[in-house]
Amino acid sequence: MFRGLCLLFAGFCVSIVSPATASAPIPNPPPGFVDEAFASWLTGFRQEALAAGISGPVFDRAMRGVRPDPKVVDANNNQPEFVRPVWDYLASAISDTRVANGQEKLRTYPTLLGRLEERYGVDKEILVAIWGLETGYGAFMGNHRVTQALSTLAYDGRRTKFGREQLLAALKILQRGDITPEAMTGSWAGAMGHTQFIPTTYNAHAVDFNGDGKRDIWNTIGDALGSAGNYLAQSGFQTGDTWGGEVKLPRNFDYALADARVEKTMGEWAALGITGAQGGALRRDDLKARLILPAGHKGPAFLVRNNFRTILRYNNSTSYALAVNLLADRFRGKGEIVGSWPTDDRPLGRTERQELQRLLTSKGYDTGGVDGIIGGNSRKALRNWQLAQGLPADGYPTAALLARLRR
Ligand SMILES: [Ca+2]
Repeated sequence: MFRGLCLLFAGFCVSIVSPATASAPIPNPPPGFVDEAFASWLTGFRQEALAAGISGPVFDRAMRGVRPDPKVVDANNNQPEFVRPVWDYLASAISDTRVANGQEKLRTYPTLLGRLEERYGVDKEILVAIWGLETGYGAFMGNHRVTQALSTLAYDGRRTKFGREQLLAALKILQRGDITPEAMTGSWAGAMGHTQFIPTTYNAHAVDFNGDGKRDIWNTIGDALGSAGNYLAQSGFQTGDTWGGEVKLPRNFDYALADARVEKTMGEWAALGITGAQGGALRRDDLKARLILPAGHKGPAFLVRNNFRTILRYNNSTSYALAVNLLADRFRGKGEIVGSWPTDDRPLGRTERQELQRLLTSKGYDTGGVDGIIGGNSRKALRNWQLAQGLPADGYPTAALLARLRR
């Protein structure tokens, strides 16, 4: 069919092979050309897969009919200018419906969840929270054929390395026979099953909890939640410990202490005047915690411990780790957080973050580049500028700070 298209566009076919234009980039070749280039790529990748131990028949069955998926291409190209504010994200992540549905799962599967908790040492509320956030308890697992989605990423775009690595891992799963190529479905980025494992995570951590010989995270809840529990256990989850919680900071607190590199024991934090969110004493022990201010000094503050960090291994996003833990706390009957979010301080868009970095750098506060990503260097630069201005040094970029930098 695509060759036919090429014939229809015969004039174009000729023009792109003519010497005058052969070296010019072709930003949007017609589908026929994509298909041929893809077929050629696939031939090369087959050699790579066979060299990595995938059998020819397994490869050929897995890749039968696979071609670049425009929906995956679109999703891969989509780099939104604005990020969702953390309070909006948390409001939908911890909606009343999700809380109620999770509580219902806890009531429906007490035996299974108890056995999972026993085996992996991870609280059942945490496992159910992950389940709820990843797929709405199995309601939205993604219906992309994983080999096609990953082939699309591996072939072209900004995630080719990720796509190749994950596609190879997916083929290994198929070769072992845990699932068929047709039933191996997932998100556009290859996250699979109830707990949305990407193939490399699956190969490293998935388990056959019900003992039927297959690690089936698509159809067996025990396998899916057991895999999540195993992953967290292997990431250093401390059985019986808490993730941390919301706290209250004293007046004139040194906000520079809210830094990923600053760790103190709960006793040390308490000595600085930090209390529980309601003003009660902190639980004092020798375990280290760090302080996070997800929306800067005007928003809620949290002390987070080791188990918070293990959730970041699952998905390296502070908002996500907060959502999992706060949702689990709601299952346990805890109320909503006490602090209020500074909803008038909208987060900066990517272009604004780049401008902020440029302005800070031009004023002598090195952000280590202008990439629009507020990482450790940018935060440090922003803090140092805030200190010099006599402002709370929370390193949290806002539109008001950007306006002040522009002056
Ligand atoms: Ca199984």
